[in-house]
Amino acid sequence: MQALDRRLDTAIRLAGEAGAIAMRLRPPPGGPQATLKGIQDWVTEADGTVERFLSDRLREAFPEDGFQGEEAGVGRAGRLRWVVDPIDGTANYMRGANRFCVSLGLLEDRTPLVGAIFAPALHEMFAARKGAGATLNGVAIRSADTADMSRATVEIGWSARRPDADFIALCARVKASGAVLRMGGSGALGLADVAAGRQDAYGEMHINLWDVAGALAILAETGAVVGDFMANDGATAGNPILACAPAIAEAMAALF
Ligand code: LIP
Repeated sequence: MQALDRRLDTAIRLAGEAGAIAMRLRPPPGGPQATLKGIQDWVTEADGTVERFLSDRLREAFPEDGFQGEEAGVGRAGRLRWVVDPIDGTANYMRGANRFCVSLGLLEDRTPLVGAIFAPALHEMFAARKGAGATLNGVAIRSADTADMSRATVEIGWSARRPDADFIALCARVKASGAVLRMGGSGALGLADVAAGRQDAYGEMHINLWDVAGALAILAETGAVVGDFMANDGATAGNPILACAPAIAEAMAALF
């Protein structure tokens, strides 16, 4: 476990340094200041800069580990593999808004071992190592004990990779259940908020491995119920994601 503790400590340190780079490069508040790489799918200069920083520093620290980033793809193979989203919540980031993060996850095959998610504008660091609990700014976190959908807060992420009609129908089902519905634009932070008990579910009809790799390791330490994102070829093609407070997991699965 000592090797994983070293990797957790390094992930936290590098997420912090990467977050500082992202803040320096963040556009001022205003209209879209990024490049479209798909339908409402943005990329900024910071995405590449932060990803290269993390790839270089993780290779220095753990040359035997693999690396995969949202922008450059799979750069290195290894028994342990870092999966990184340099800026998650790019649609917020590129308008000078605060709800964005740097997300690092460490996988062994399909098993999440370490996660670090840093939201620099919110001054929040989520972190976890398999079997050692999860923290927010160093304080232990647990998923919520909400047991009634009429008392629940649920976030649904939008993806251009699924029909808008299906997304709208899902949102309508969740709202009809009595839950409060929200959309934040960062899947990693939405999942981290479920881990911390700050909302009761996060669902998205399709999301990619780099968006969730850090959050999966964190959620696993908090009692949250999480669908099998790695099923079939989830690690390469993405999958739906549903992470819930335990007592509403069955109700949410029926809606999802
Ligand atoms: C985002 C995800 C979010 C999804 C957005 C976008 P990005 O990732 O975190 O869950 O709904 O469409 O894909 O592009 O900000 O790294």
